[in-house]
Amino acid sequence: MPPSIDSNEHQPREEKSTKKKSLFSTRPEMGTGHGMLFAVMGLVVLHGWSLFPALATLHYYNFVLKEANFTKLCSTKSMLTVNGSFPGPEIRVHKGDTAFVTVHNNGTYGVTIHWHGVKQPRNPWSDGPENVTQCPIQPGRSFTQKIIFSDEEGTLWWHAHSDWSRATVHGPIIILPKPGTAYPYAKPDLEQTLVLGEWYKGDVMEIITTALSTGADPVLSDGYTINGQPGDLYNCSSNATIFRMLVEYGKTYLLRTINAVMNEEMFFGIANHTLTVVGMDGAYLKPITVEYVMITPGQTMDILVKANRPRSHYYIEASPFADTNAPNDTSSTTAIFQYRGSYTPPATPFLPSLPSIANKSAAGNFTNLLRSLASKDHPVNVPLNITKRVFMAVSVNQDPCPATAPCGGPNNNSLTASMNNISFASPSIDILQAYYGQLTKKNAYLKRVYNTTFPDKPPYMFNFTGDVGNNTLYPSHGTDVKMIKYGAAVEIIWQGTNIGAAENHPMHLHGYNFYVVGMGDGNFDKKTSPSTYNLVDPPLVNTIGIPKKGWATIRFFANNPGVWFMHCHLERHASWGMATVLIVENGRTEDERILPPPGGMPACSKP
Ligand SMILES: [Cu+2]
Repeated sequence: MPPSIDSNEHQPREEKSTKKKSLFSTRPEMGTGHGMLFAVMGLVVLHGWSLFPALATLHYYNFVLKEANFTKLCSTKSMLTVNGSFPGPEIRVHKGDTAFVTVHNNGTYGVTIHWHGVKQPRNPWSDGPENVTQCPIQPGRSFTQKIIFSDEEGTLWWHAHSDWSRATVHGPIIILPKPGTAYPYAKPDLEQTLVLGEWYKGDVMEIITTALSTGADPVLSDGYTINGQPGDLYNCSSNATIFRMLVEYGKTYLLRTINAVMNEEMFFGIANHTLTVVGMDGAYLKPITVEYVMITPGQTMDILVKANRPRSHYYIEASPFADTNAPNDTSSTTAIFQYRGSYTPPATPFLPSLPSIANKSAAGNFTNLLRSLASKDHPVNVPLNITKRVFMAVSVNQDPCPATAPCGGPNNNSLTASMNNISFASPSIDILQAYYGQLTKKNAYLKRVYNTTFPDKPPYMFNFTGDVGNNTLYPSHGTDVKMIKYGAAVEIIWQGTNIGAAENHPMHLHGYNFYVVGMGDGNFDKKTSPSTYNLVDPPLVNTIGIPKKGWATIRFFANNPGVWFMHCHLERHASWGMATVLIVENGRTEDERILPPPGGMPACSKP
C-alpha cells in the first residue's frame, strides 16, 4: 500500500535527550513523515540482557521488499519498495550500536541492500553490493544483515545495490551521538530528513537493461523528488505533490540531507536562508555557512538552518549540476519551508537562486570549503607516509558494435566506462565468497572468479584531459581487483579524462571513509600537485566528486580487511563498468582478520 498523502504538511522531529533511547529503539515514525506502518523493530532487551547498558544497543528491523503502486507526474507505476514506502523506512541508532536487518524479498527479482557509508569493520558479509560481497536475495528468500556501526556519527543512508533498483529502494540512516555525549555544535531544536530522489515514469530495471542492450544512453528521468514529492515546478503539480516542512520562527533545524539521485549531482538551497553545513557522510566538518551546497549522489550532509526570516513560504530547491555533453534531466524539484502562524503567504513562494546546471566553478567553490572538524573529540588521522599509491584514470568509453546489431551510442558504438582502461565485469558469483574460499582453502577453485591484476597506473600515460586520441577509446573488460596489504597507508589519485563525455564523477568506496587531501583541474602533476595538499584537516567522506577533466587525491589507512567495492555513484557509469574492487588482506592478529561468514548467505545460482 502506498503511503497516505492526504496530509503533506510535516512537523519536523523534535530533538529529545538521547539518553532515553539508549536501551530501547522504537522507530514507529520517520523523519520524512509519511506515517509509515512498517514492522517495528525496536526489540532491544533480550531476556536477562538489560544488565549491560554500557554495551552497544542492538536494533532489529524487518525490511519487506515488495511492489507497490505510486502515481507521480500524472503517471502510475508499480515499483519495488521496502515496506511499501518511498523513500523507505529510517534506521536510527546511536554511534557504536549494531542493527540487524532482515530483508524479506517479496518482489519479482533478486536484490541486495547496501548500508552506504557504514564501515562494517571486518564484516564485508553484510555490505551488500551484488556479486561483490553476496549474491542477490532471490524472490521468496530472506537474509539477515548485521550492520556494525563504529565511528560514524551523523547521517548516512541505505539503498539497493542491484542494477538500478536503488532508484526506489532507499532510506535514511540516522546515527546520534553516544548517550551522554553531544553534537559538536549548538543542539538544534528540531530535525528533518530530506531525501533527494530521481523519478522515472518507466520501470528503472527495464531502462538500464534496454540501455545496456542497445549501447545507448539510458532514457532520462522525468523529474526529481524531495521526500518522494516532485514539487511545484512540473506539469501535473498540485497541492498534493509538494513536501511542506512546517517551521516555527526562531527555531534552528537540522536538515539531514541525502542525495539518493541516480545520475546527477545536485545543487540545494532554501530561498532567503543561509545554510550551515556541519557534517557530511557520517563525520563532522568545520561549520560552513553558504547560500547553496553541491551534493553528489551517495553523499549526505547535515545542515543547520535557522528559521529567522519573515514568516512566509520559501522554496527548498534541488536542481542538477551536470557539466557535460552527456544528456541529463534539467528539471528541478521543490519543497516548501513554511512558517507557522497567521499571515498571507505569497502567491508563489520565494525561489532560491541556485547555480546553473553547468556551473563547474560554483560546484568546485563549495567542495573546496570542506574541512574536517579536527577537534579533540573528533580528531583526524591522515596518513603522511604513503606505503601504497595507486593512480586511476577514470573514463567513459565506447565498445565497438558487434556486427550482428546496430548500436545506439556515439559513432554507432556502445557506451561503456572504465578505471585504468578496464571496464569492470560483474562476476557470476560474489568475489567475497571466492576470496574467502581461497583464504580458508575450502573452495580454492573459485579463484577464477576474479583476477588480482588491477594495475597501479593506467596501461599508458597520455594527456588525460587534453586532446585524447581514438587509441584511448576502447577499454578491456575484466573482473580485476586491487590487493592491498593490511595496515597500508594508501593514497589513490583519481584522474578524470576527456575521453567520451567528460564530467564530474562522484567516486565512492565501500568499507571506508577517506580523506580528500587534494583536488584540481587538468592533469595531476606529481611534482606540483602534492604541494597543494591539505594534510591538516581534510574532509573525511565516503564519496567525492572528481572534478571534470581534473583529479582528486584520497588517503586512508587500510585497517578494515575485506572485499570493498569502489565505483562511480552516477548509476549509468557504474552500470557501464566504472568500478573496481579493493581487497584489503587480513592482518596478523585475530582482530585484524575478516569475520567468518554468517549463516544464511544468499545462495548463488551459478557455481
Ligand atoms: Cu561517473
